[in-house]
Amino acid sequence: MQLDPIYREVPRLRAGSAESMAHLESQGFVVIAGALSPDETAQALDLTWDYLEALGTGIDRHDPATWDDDRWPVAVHGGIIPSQGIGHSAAQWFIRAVPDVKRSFAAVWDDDDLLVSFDGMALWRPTAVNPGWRTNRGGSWLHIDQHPIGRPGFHCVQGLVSLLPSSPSTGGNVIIPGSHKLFESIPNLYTERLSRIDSGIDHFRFPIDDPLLALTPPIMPHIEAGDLLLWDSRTVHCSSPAIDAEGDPRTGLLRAASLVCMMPRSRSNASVIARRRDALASRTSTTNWSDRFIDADQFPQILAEAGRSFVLPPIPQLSPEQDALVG
Ligand SMILES: O=C(O)CCC(=O)C(=O)O
Repeated sequence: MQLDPIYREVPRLRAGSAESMAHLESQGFVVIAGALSPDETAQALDLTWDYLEALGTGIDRHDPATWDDDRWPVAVHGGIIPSQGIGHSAAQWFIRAVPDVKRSFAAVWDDDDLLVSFDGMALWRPTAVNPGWRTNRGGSWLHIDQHPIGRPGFHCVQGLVSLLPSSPSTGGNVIIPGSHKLFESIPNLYTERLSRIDSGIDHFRFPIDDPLLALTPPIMPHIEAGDLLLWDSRTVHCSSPAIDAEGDPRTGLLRAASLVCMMPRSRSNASVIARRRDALASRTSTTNWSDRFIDADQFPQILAEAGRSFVLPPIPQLSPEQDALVG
C-alpha cells in the first residue's frame, strides 16, 4: 500500500479571524488567504533569488543549468534549505515583517509580543529540467514536530508562506486534517518507535506508508501565492512532489515556501534570547522553536557538507519591528 495525498481545495480564511482560529483548532491547520499581497509576494521571491545568487556558487536565476546540487545550498528532506544563512536572508526577514503574518500568529496566542524562528525555505527546482530534483514522496516522511511525551499538550503552531501557487503538478504541503487529536495516543500506538527518540527531540516520523494513518488519508491543500499555511506542531504533515502523472513541464521553481513560526516571548528566556541575538551576527539559522535555541547549522546533513563554501548574506539591518521579533 502506498499512502498518497489527495489534492483538495480548503477554506482560505482572513488573517486573525475567528473563523481561521476555529478551523485551526478543529482541523489542526488553516490556510490564511493572501497574507502577502501580490507585490509583496513578488518582492519576496526576488529577494529569495538574490540570496541564492549571492551564495557565490554561480547560481543564475535565469539559467536552470546553474541550479544543480553542486551550486544549490544543502537541502534536507522535502527540499528544505535549513542553513547557509537563509534564516537571516533579506527574503526571510522581509516576510516576517509583513503585518498579516504576525497578525495570524498573534491570533493563535492572543498575544502580540512574539519571537520569530530563524527558519529556512523549501525551494523546489523543476523536475522537467532534472528529474533528480524531485523531493521526497509524501507517504514516506509523514511526521509531527513535537515529542508526545517531552511536550504533552499544545505548544506550537508552525507556518509557511507560499510564494508560488500550488497544483497537483507542482506538489506542496501534505497534511492529515484533524490528526492533532491522535497526538495523545502516540505513546500507546507507537511505544517501541517512540522509545528510540530522546524526549528533547521534537520530531517523530511515522512508519513509511503507515497503515494506521491511511484511516484518515492525507490531503495536499490548494494554496495561492501569498497564502500562509498554519499548522499545529502535533498535526501529522510533510510535503510531496507532483501527484499527477505528468508533473509540471515548466522550467522555473515549482515551489518557494518560507517557513515562519512565531511564539510568545514569555515562553522563551534570557539565555535563549542571548543566543538568538548572537545568531544575527553569525547568521545562524534555527528550527521553528523560539523557546529553545536549536541551531540548524548543526544538522547532520549540513555538517556532512561542511567542505562546501557559501557566502553568507550580510548581517541583517532590522527595523524596530523586526528587531523586537529577535527578543
Ligand atoms: O514543506 C512543507 O510543506 C512541510 C514542512 C515541514 O514538514 C516542516 O517544516 O516540518
